[in-house]
Parts: sequence; C-alpha cells; structure tokens
Amino acid sequence: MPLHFEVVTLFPELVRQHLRFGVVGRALERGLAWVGTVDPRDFTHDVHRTVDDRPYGGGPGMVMKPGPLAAALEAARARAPAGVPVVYLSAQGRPFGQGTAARLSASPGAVLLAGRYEGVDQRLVEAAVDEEWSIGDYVLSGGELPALVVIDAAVRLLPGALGDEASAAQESFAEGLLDWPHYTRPETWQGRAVPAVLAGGNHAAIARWRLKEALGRTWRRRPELIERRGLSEEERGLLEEYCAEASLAPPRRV
Ligand code: 9D3
Repeated sequence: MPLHFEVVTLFPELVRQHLRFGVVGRALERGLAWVGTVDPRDFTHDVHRTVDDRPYGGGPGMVMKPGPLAAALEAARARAPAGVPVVYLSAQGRPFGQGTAARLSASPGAVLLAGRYEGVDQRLVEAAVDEEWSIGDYVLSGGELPALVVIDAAVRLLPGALGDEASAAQESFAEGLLDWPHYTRPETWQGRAVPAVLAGGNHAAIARWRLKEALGRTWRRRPELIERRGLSEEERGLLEEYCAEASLAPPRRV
C-alpha cells in the first residue's frame, strides 16, 4: 500500500501545487505515495461557509471552529488506511526531526491537520488529535508549509523515491553529519581551484576527504550533532586531523 497522507487545509490548492514537482511529484506519479486534501469549508452549513470565529476571552485574531474541522478530519480518516494518526501541525508541537520522518516513512501514513489564524479550538485538539508536531522555533502563518515539509521528508525516504545509488550511499556513509562540500566543472572558476584530491581518481582518498570534511564542518557548525551521534575510532582520527590543520580544539574523548 502506498504511503498515504490526507491533509486537512483551507488551502488545498497550495498543497496540491507544491506536490507536482521534483522527487515527491515523481513518487506520487509512480504510486509510491498518495496525498489527498480535505477542505473544512466543504463541511460548513451556512451560506458564508464559516470556518473561524472570535476567541473566547477576547484578543486579536480568529480561531478555527471545531465543528467543520471534526467533520473534515472524519472524512480524511475514512479515506486513509485504518489506524493512521491525526497529526496537528502547530508551533506548540514536539520537534519534527529525521527520526520522526523515518518512522513515518515506514508507516501507513497520517492525517495532517494544517491550521490557519491563531490556531484551532482546543476541544477539537483534545477530541481528535493524536500528535502535535512543530517544524522549528520560528513563527509561520499556517500549517500548510509544515505539512508539506513532513510529506517531503517522509516520501523521499521511500524505497525507490530517490534512485537506488543515492539512497544506498546515504544510509551508511557520513550519517548524522552535515554534508561535505560539492564541486563541479570547471576545474578552476574565478581563480578558485577544485580541491586536488577530487580531481585525481583515487576513490579511497576521495571517500576519506569527504568524511573528514563532513566531520570538520559538523564539529564547527553543529557540535551538538557530534556529541549526540558519537564517533568511531576512524572518524575521531579524521576529525583530530581536521582540527589540527584548522587550529581548532578537537572534541574531548568521553
Ligand atoms: C500569539 C502568537 N501567535 C501568532 C504570532 C501564535 C501563532 C499562531 C499561529 C504562531 C504560529 C501560527 C501558525 N503556525 C503554524 O501553524 C505552525 C508552525 C509554526 O508557526 N512554526 C513552526 N512549526 C509550525 S507547525 C504549524
């Protein structure tokens, strides 16, 4: 069964348009994944198709009404595989990361609730939401881009989504590290040469250089990733070499 998402959103066109392109577009075309949309406006009963209302207690902004959302979530759930979780994308949620993406990719899918305005009525969250995820500590104007981020991160992990060489290589080598620097032709551009090791054909030397650069960059820019992941003996040696060459303090042995 394809990885199945249903996105509950006031802007189904925003979601649909994005999904036409690139790796995700191709995966959907090939049937590896499925994304449906459900618009809560289609579950209103008044002439204005009202989905929001003023907050109890006063204050600025509007709140999404629980009724149309509950009906939309039920319709979304009915289309999705049995048992998939309802995930509310919200700035108050648990951080969404690569681990969550990998688990989701290996699951039947999810119903993703994208909010607008100040958010959704809390009673709807308590009654109908299983999980709440944030994509980072910055303020967005709605949950659609986060829903697309979640779909992108999960779908590209599906077997066959990337092409086999890319995925196979990605798994083992330099996992949990930032990427190494990339270069293409010309060999010299505006007086800057490509690192000599890459232009030579020594594949073992190239692999060693890439791992060393990935380790060095990660240690400089995101040292907490190194602490979290740990280092093999070979990696520790390469990183010590990088730090010595860059006059940087290496990580302390633990
Ligand atoms: C009173 C402050 N509000 C706005 C300034 C809070 C607020 C309401 C609605 C903040 C963000 C949003 C809309 N954001 C999302 O729907 C959202 C989100 C995000 O803003 N950051 C990171 N992850 C996510 S997931 C959904």
